[in-house]
Amino acid sequence: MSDDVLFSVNQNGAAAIVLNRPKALNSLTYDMVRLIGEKLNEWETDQNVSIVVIKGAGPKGLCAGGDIKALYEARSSKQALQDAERFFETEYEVDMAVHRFSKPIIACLDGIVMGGGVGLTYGASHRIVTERTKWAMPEMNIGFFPDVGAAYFLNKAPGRLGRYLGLTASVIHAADVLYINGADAYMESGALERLLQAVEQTDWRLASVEEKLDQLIRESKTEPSQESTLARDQQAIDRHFKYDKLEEILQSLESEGSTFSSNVKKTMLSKSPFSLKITLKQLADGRQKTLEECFATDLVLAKNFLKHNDFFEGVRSVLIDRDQSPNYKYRNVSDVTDEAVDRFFQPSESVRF
Ligand code: QUE
Repeated sequence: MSDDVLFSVNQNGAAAIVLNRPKALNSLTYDMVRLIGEKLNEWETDQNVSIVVIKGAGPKGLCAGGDIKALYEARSSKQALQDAERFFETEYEVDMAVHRFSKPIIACLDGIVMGGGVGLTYGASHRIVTERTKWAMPEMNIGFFPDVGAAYFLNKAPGRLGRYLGLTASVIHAADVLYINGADAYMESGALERLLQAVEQTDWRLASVEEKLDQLIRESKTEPSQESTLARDQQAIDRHFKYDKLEEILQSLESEGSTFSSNVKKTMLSKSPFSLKITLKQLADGRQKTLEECFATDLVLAKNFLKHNDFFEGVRSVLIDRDQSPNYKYRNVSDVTDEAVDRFFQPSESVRF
């Protein structure tokens, strides 16, 4: 259990955090986020640490998200519900600690980087994507919402691309991640390996850290071979996703009649209508919010989803029974009233939604 995340500090001042649950795509457990938080706190003032690397063990990538299968237990016992709430509280604290960390953090966005994996690394100072990067906020697939600060960082994407990514759970590649300000540099995965070796071998206690790191990255970085598809589609996406009402977005996609717009509409209608409406409000409101305010809203929403049938139904259909046929309580977009949406943004101790 304690091997699920590995920590090291070498004699040159380079520290590493390795997410080490490769059989579960390094998805984050409570113990992992708690330990990461403790280490970052310690390393912040540790003179022997000059730079931190975050990466994932195994061939598949950095991290698929939170350990959703453990959260699924929250439906059945009070203790499991409290554990799940504690997971989100701690996870969001750690995500914010990465944002605030005063020393450079190199985040290796190699392979799968989704949900909680995005949240853990978005605030890192040097985020590197490769030809293997598969990035998404996939929560719309499981009747949840894009959390881990997404209302803050999806609004850092140009135009309405963040809304599109959150509401469709689209998987994107390196050029698109750079385009939405989700990464700082591209390099081939082989070059990333060599960069990490150079980081290990550099004496960071002597070097001017920022300058030396920028030099190493400049020597390794190249351009993605594929162009950004989001840049290509942005005009259409901005036009459809500018509306703050879900019905208007769907109407706009409908009336356009292109293959792209009808595919996007079909994708959205396959999601939980309740999740879609909560997410649109979360992202619209998030434009005005600080990072801390976005995380505070995420915590209210996450706790309320832990009492909502359609979240467990989404998880069941995708990750437990894998039948891909969720039987949602709210079947249609029109079933979800504005009042129900507004109520969900209030902290609630006893309500079951
Ligand atoms: C949406 C998600 C997650 C997901 C699938 C979705 C998620 C997550 C996992 C996942 C994948 C493999 C594992 C595991 C979890 O899948 O957050 O334990 O072995 O962690 O459609 O949000």
